[in-house]
Amino acid sequence: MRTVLTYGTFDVLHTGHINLLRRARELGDRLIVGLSTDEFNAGKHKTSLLDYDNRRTVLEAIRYVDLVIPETRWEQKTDDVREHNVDIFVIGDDWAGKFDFLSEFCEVRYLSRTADISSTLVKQTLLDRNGLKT
Ligand code: C2G
Repeated sequence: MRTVLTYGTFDVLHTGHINLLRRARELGDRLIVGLSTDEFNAGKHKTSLLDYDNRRTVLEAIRYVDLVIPETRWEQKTDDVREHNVDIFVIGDDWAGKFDFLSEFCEVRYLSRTADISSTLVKQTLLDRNGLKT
């Protein structure tokens, strides 16, 4: 049983997120997602449109995702890797190098981001189309 672990906010889900989750799941037999809580997002200077419970319900419905756990602290990754016997940590290459320290405990992979799509772009498009300004 090869376990894969990733983290993120996954607000306003789009193909960039799905491409990441699909490729992550294909690297093993089980995918765990550390989902940023609303409070943790504030620490990332991110505000999500959907709150944690909404984002969790959406993620749990995705065929590639086997378990969703809350991401509350930057420092929890090592504990999560140990607790869940994680074999591979993956995340988008916008984070390249930032989590190399985990290679002491598991394989670390940075996967290419999907171009031209982001939650911010989706939200901005919605605002523009409704003649609203941020
Ligand atoms: N992603 C992607 N392509 C995009 C947008 C996002 O591959 N066009 C990937 C990101 O690289 C990340 C995942 O989808 O691996 C989730 O993206 P976000 O929800 O923006 O997560 P982020 O804010 O990067 O949180 O501790 C790690 C952080 O919680 C990661």
